[in-house]
Amino acid sequence: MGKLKDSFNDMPAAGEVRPGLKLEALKQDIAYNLFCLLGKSPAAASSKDFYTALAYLIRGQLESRWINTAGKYYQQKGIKVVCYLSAEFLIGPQLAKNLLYLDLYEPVRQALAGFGLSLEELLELEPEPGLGNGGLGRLAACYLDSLATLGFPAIGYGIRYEFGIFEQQIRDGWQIEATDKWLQSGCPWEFLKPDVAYDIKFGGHTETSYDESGRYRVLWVPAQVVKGIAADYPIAGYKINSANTLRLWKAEACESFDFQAFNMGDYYAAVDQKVVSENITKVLYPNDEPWVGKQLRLKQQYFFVSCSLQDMIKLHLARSESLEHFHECFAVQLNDTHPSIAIAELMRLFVDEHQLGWNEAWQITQNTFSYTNHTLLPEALEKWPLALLQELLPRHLEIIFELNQRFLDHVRLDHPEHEENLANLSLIDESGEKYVRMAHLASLGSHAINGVSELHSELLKRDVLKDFYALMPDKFSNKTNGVTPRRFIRLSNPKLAGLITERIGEDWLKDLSELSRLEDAVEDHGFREVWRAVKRDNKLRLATYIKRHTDILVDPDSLYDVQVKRIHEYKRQHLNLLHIITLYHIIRQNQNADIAPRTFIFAGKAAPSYFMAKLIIKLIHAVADMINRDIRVRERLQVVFIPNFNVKTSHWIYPAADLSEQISTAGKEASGTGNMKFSMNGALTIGTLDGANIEIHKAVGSEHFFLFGLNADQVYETKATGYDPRALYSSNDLLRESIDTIQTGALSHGDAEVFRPLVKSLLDRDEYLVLADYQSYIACQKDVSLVFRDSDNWSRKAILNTTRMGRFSSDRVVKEYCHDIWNVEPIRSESTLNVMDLVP
Ligand code: 26V
Repeated sequence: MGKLKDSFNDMPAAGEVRPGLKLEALKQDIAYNLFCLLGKSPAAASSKDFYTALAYLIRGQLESRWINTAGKYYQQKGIKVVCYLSAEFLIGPQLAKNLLYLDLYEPVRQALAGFGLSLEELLELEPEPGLGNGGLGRLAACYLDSLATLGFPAIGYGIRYEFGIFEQQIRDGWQIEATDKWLQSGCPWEFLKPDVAYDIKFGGHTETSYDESGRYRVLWVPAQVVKGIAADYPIAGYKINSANTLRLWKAEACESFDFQAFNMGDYYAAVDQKVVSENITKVLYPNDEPWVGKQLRLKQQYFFVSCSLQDMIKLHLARSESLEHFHECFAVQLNDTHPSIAIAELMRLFVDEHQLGWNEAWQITQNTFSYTNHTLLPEALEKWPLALLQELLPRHLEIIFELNQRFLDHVRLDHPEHEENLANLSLIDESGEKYVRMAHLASLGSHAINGVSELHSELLKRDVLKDFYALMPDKFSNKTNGVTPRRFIRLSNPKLAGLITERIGEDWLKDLSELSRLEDAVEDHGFREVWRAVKRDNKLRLATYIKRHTDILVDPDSLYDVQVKRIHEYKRQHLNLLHIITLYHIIRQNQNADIAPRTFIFAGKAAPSYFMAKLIIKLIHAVADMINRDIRVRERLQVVFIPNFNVKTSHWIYPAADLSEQISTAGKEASGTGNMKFSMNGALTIGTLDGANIEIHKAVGSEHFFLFGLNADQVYETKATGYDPRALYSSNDLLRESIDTIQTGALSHGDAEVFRPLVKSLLDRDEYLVLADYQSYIACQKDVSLVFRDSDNWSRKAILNTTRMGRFSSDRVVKEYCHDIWNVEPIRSESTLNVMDLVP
């Protein structure tokens, strides 16, 4: 026990290793944790045991900052806290990040070496909390990182899924899903808090009455009550003495609720009830499959939203603030529409449970919320059938009807010029089966609405929310996404980070615009050489990873042409494949064709029910097989698919890329964030004018970006004027040859059936204009090949990609949100708490 106490003494300020954490002490602390937590001696302990012992040690180091910060937010009046509501947080592995942020990376590496262990090997053992699908969840994690680093008080609120995104395995070229078991051996970064718990109601009916003072009251009598308990994760900022909280909710059976069945002796029904309750937070839904109104998904959304809002109200009242000041103390961001039922829930809590008047409650609600839209794809927009809402959340449906009534009355009365748009503005879609349009609810209930790139924000105003924009233009703004350079440069590409720091110091890690000071280095021949050596090293690392995971040996001197992201028809992995097949034919016809040797690297998951996406994965493998087996071609071209793309695997990939494929149909990708991660790591982009590509293109300069394809207006035009993909197929020989290779069965042992649905969809409809952009893409790729031949010139361009990425840090965008939308100020935590101070 004495030892534990020691660990808390003499807490260091950021950047210093406390005297007690000198090497010997660190080793002793690790051995002590092995013994105390796992009952093992160092000699008997496995690497996994060492990981756990070390993680608990570092968790201990985080705790004091965290308790200190939380204490400040929770107790001090007048501090406004950002609450980021998101159904997904893809935080990635935590150990390396926390070591870096606490400045303990080197000492720990040495301490482990003392046990004959490599830190890097331990880091590989850490399971990743895959609590998100992709871009949206990772963005939430980047924003938490920036909020903590910049000293803004913030809480991330979400769901503690027991099973995160599935693990992708590949069998015979097909994707197989395996369950993700990130919690199997517990999570050292988690603090389960059974005492932080709220009751969440579902179903039943409402009853109305008038109370003793004559007020109209509504009582919701639920059919089911579930308990939500908090699981907290400390979110350290980079070299700052404070830490924020990610609070995820776990569903449990509510024992206090009248277990009628149990009382009557029906033990099995009672157990059944427990299982049903706990199912709510069992598994993450793949959000990017065509939207279907799954009841459990609505339950998940309401569950985490209600827990979070009740938590805020409890904190607020504990600070002895009155509810009329709620919006001055909390800024609540809705990360897409997934948490948008929060609008109705806060109204219910205010009006039904805390007796506020409707108008006052509505004012506070609107001032509290803001909403970010992350997609324009019509099939992705959330709308819940009225029948489902009625069944699960009867009181919320009443509130939504009331809000809608008042809203439409207000438009009729005060904005008669918009009268003809009433049906389009309504919260209810009445065109067929009736639905609640969640984007409309979020827009009405928020004081600010934003898109995630300049183009996306414009299209939002022109398309999905055009009637809202016409009515309330001041609510709309753009907040172009950003990513954290701490994880996506410093942690994943330490050699590049070292090179940058050597030249301009380390301030860039907290202010990415500092990278522009590196521009002079582009003229330095020696710098370019070292730059190339770093890239070569990263490419070799990735080659080793690829060999280990796919058994394919790739050439680190070839051009690494990389497309990693979810598999989607709009992202057009199949356009990339058509180019590869075209090159194959060119080389087969002319062994001396002037084509730079390339390795095409793909990774990404397909939603389990998205047939076409799974077929694209199969096609990637089929093309890889054909090319990697052909001795006439494989010296020049190689194709690999890296399984199970996630935050961890991404760390091997981004730093090693030469070329970043950002080839979505213009107007379809809201922003993209992978595009930023590649460019920061010195990859050049081949891309369309879509999402944030447009801004990256502008920032790095058109001479350092490979642009091709139709722009969003041209895409619209092409479709409007009658698009005929078959005519393109007939008139373009190279294109026809590529498509024929797929459709004749040459890639599938003569079986023409396998890829027929894919070819048919391209030739009959081609929703995403793959064929329309084919020629332009091929020409652009030819240019890539030529430029890559001059490696010194390529490095100049690569360096400029990195130096010009300052704007794409999540720090920049978080400051914009804080200033323009949330109206919050940073607080600085000067000293670190000594836990012994808390002992009375
Ligand atoms: C859902 C669906 C459902 C139907 C099939 C197609 C599809 C495609 C995407 C989605 C997900 C929508 C929400 C989302 O994850 N958006 C992503 O958000 C990122 C962060 O802002 C952004 O960089 C990506 O461009 C955007 O797709």
